[in-house]
Parts: sequence; C-alpha cells; structure tokens
Amino acid sequence: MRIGMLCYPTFGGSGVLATELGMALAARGHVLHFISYKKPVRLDDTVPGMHYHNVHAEDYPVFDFLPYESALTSTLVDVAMREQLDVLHVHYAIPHASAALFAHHILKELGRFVPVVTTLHGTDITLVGREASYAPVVTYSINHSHAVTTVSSYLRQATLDHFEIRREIDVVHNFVDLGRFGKAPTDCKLRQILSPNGQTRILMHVSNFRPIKRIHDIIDMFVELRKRLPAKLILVGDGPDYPGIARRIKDEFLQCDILLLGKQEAVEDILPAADLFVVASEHESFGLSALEAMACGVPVLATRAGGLPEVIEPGRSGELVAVGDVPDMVRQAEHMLAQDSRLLMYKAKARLRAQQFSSKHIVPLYEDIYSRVCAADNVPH
Ligand code: GMT
Repeated sequence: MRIGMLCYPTFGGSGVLATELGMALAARGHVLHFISYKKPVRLDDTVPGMHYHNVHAEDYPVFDFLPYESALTSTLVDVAMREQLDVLHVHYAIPHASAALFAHHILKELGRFVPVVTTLHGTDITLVGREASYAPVVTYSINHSHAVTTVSSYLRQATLDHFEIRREIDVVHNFVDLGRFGKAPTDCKLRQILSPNGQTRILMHVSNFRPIKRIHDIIDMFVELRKRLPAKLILVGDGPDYPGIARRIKDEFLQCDILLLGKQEAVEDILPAADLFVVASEHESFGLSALEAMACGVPVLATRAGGLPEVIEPGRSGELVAVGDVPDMVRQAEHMLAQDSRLLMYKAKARLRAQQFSSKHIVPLYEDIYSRVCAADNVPH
C-alpha cells in the first residue's frame, strides 16, 4: 500500500511509535510517505520505500500565528495526489486528525477516496484534547475518521468517557522491535563503566521531562534507595523540567550518582545498561519507553497509572505503586534489586513480557485496519 503517515517529529512516544510503525511497514514492502514540519528523530529515509515530505507554513505580516494546519492540509492533498496515496494514518489527534479529514474532503472533490486512520496516543485525549478550545474538533475528528485506534484499553475507555463518541474504537497496543531492543548488557560500555563488577545497581528513566513524569519522585526514591544498596541513576531526555532537575542534582551534590544524559537518539544502546527502569508518571496511556526497557530485559517499577498495568505484570516483569507513593517506590525498588537471583527472574520475565508486544504481532493489525478502510464500500461516518 501507499501510506501517508503524520506525526510529531519530536522525541515523544507518539512520534516514535509512528516512525517505528513506518519503518516496519516499509520493511514489509509498503511505501511510506511521512509528512511533518521536521524529519522524525528515528526516521531513516534512506531505506527502500521510505519518503519524507516537509510541511512549510509560509509567514506573512498579518499572521500572529502561522496557519500550520492549512499548510499541513495542503501538503497532504499535494502528496496524496502526486504519490497516489491509499490511506492517511495520523498520530495524535491535534491537529493531525482534523487536517487529514479536511484533506480527505478536498481529495474527494478531486476524485480520490483516501480514508483516514487516527491513532490516539494519550495527552491528545486525557489533557489537551479535553480543553474547550480543542474538544469540538477532537470529537468531530474521532467520530468522522474512517478508523480510530487507541494504544491501550485504558485510553479507549478515557476517550469514551471524555467525548461524545458514536463509533467503534480499536485497541492496538504499542509495539517494540525485539531485534533492535535487546542487546546483551555485556556489550554495553555504559554498564561496564558504571558497574564494572555488576554490584552497583543501575536505575534508568527516559522521558521528555514534563511535570506529569514526576521525575522529582524518582530522585526522592533514589536518594533513599542509595542508602540501602550501591546504586546509580541515569536520566535520559530533555524538556521543561530539565533545568530544575539539573539544579537540584547540583545543589544536593548528587552528580556522582545521578547522570543526566540529555536527548539520545539510540536508546536501544543505553537501555541494556540498566537493572531497573523507573516510571513515576501521573498519566501514561501506555508507556512505550517502559516496553522498550522490558525488551532489553530491564524490569520496570512504575506507577499504577493509565495503561501501565496493561504492560507490566506485578511480581513478574515489574512492580506497580500508587502515584506519588515514594516510600513504596523505595520498598519495591529494594525488593527487586537486593538479591541477584530475584533480579535475574524479573529481568527474564521482562523480556518475555515484551515478546507479547512484538512488532511481528502488532504491525499486521494496522495492515488489517488499512485494508478494511480502503475497501470500496467503506462509507465515512
Ligand atoms: O509521554 C509523553 O509525554 C509523550 C506522548 C506523546 O504523545 O508523544 O506519549 C504518549 O504516547 C506514547 C506512545 O503511544 C505512550 O506510550 C505514552 O504513554 C503517551 N503519554 C501519555 O499518555 C502521557
């Protein structure tokens, strides 16, 4: 198929998932056209079948705000006509779903039927999408897309709870490429440097450093944990909370034990260094970074928030705690890390659990949805 893919090009999970999906589809013989304002971080447009188109919103003195959505819609129409696209798959409702639907209507006038598949990722529904300034557009876009998917059952229910939905929504969980994620920890230089004898436990967190990630809870937990066992904490990523976190680490003289690595393109090379991956989020529709850690054989200590319980099985691939319960985070982390044999059990189960979210199982579900919406008798809602 010839597939138009829209996503945010940043390090956020929705862009990462869209890019991984595009790469997997290209490897299966489809032709992919990514459309965004910047090339997505993990996108390799040198692989056969992969193309990238830049959206350029022209500036003009009358514009206080650039009309990005109009530029995006026009680019979609142009690419869809030129490349004879079969389907548009948009990730993150705002503004991608409404732009794609508008493009769909323009294309129809030009004699082309190009259905729209919308994948909801989380904050487009749980936070931003519910704002009065966006809610009517999000509701319309969900009701009128030709197929809608959510990345967890939790997010499906949240969508039904927060919006007036008159349609079916498919749950298609996020996935991971088990070939790329899962190098042996012994190959990992970072691990060899931080824990040469394997006795220093390495905790890791990867995110976009937004307040909902509650990174201060992770630091509070770590400060207590390192009194109980030798440990280091690696924080990967960047975002609004980064300066405050960096200041705190300096002010509290934690630099020797907490490493800030900033944004990293190849997290698959860093994750195998860890013994424990930590997610302290207040909201998390799925937790793609946790799944990527599990694929590397790293168990997860996470909050019982959103879709995380659909990914992590307590007592096997990780443990779950209430949001903000730092003392319980310390208890659970110590329990998972204190004994080599127990930690090895968690590590093995984490990798095993990740296999249930392998790209091999999940990508064909999207292919089925594309075939369904492209069927000639498909009528928009
Ligand atoms: O977590 C973020 O802040 C980024 C966000 C995004 O929209 O890019 O991630 C969301 O989508 C990911 C991929 O589906 C999910 O794994 C994340 O759980 C979800 N984030 C939230 O729900 C907060």
